Amino acid sequence: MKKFTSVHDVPDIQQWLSEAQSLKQSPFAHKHLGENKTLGLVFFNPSLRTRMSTQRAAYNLGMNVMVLNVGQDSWQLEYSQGTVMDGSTQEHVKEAVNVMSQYCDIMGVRSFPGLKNREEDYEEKVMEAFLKHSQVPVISLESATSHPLQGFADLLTVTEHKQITKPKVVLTWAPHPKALPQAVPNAFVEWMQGGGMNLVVTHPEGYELAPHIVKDTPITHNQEEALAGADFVYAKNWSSYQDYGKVLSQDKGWMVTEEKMALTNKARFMHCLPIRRNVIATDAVIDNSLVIKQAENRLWTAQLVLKKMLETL
Ligand code: SN0
Repeated sequence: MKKFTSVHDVPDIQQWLSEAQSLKQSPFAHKHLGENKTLGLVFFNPSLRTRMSTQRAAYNLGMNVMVLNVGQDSWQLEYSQGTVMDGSTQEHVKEAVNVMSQYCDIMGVRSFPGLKNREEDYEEKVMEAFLKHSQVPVISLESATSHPLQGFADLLTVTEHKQITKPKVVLTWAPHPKALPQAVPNAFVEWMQGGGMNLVVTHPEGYELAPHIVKDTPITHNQEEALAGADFVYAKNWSSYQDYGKVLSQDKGWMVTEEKMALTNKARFMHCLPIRRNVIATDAVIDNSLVIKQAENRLWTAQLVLKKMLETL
C-alpha cells in the first residue's frame, strides 16, 4: 500500500473494519512487524489526537517515530516550479520531502487548506507534493480537503454502536466563530457512503459540500426534519464551499441541544474533537456522547493503516 489519502485507497472497507476490531482485542499481536522501521510525522498545523494516536499506533507495532513541526522547527517550503527563491521560502518541497523520506519507512503529513482559493485547496498542493517526491508510502494526517483517519475511526465507532444494519446517520452543520475546513465533513460523508449507512446531511443554505463528494446523499436545510428518527448525530462546522472559505452564518439555532437530541431515535452524538462547548453542542450533549470512543478508535484505525503499509514495504 503506497498511500492512504482517502477511503478510495481501501480495497475492502468491511474487512478493514473487522481487522481494526481485532487490533483492539490484541494491540501487541504484531509488535515485531515494525521493528527497525521508522515513521515520520510532519505537521504544518496543530494536532492532539492525530499526533498521539498515530504515534502510539506505531509503537504498538514496534516502530520508531520522528515528529517534525514544519514552520516552527523547519524551513519555510516553496511549492511552485521555476520560482526565484529570493523571498521568504528557504527550501523547495522537492528536496525537503525526498530528504525526509530517506530517513523514514513511512511518512504522514498534515496540511490544512488556505481557505482562500478553492481550486488551489482542492488540488491538494501539499499532499500531492508529498506523494510525488516521497520515496516511501504516505499517510494523510488531514489534508486540505479530507481527513481519512478520522472518517475511518468514525465508521468504526458507528459500526460498533449500531443496533440495525443500516442506521440513519445525520451529519449536521453547527455554528463556529472561525472559518474551518471541509476536510472532516468530506471524509465523514465518504466513509459513511462506503460503509453503506443511511446518511442524511443538513446545513443552512450556502453550506452545500462539494457535489463530487456528496453525490446522491440526501440534503435538507431543515435540521429538525433531518434529526427525526436519527440513530447517530454527527455535528461539525465547516466554511462555505460555494462562497469559498466564508462564514455565512453563526446561527446559534443550529447548536445541538438536548431538545434537538430528543427529536431523534435516542441517537448517539458524535464529533471529531476538538469541540467548542456550548457553541457546537451543549455540555449535556457532549457529556453523554461517543466522542471519547471515536478518539480511542483513532488509535486502532491508525494502527491498521500502518500495519497494511508495513506488510507491503
Ligand atoms: C480542524 C478542522 O478541520 O475543523 C481539525 C479537526 C480534526 N479543527 C479546527 O481547526 C478547530 C479550531 C478551532 O478554533 O476550534
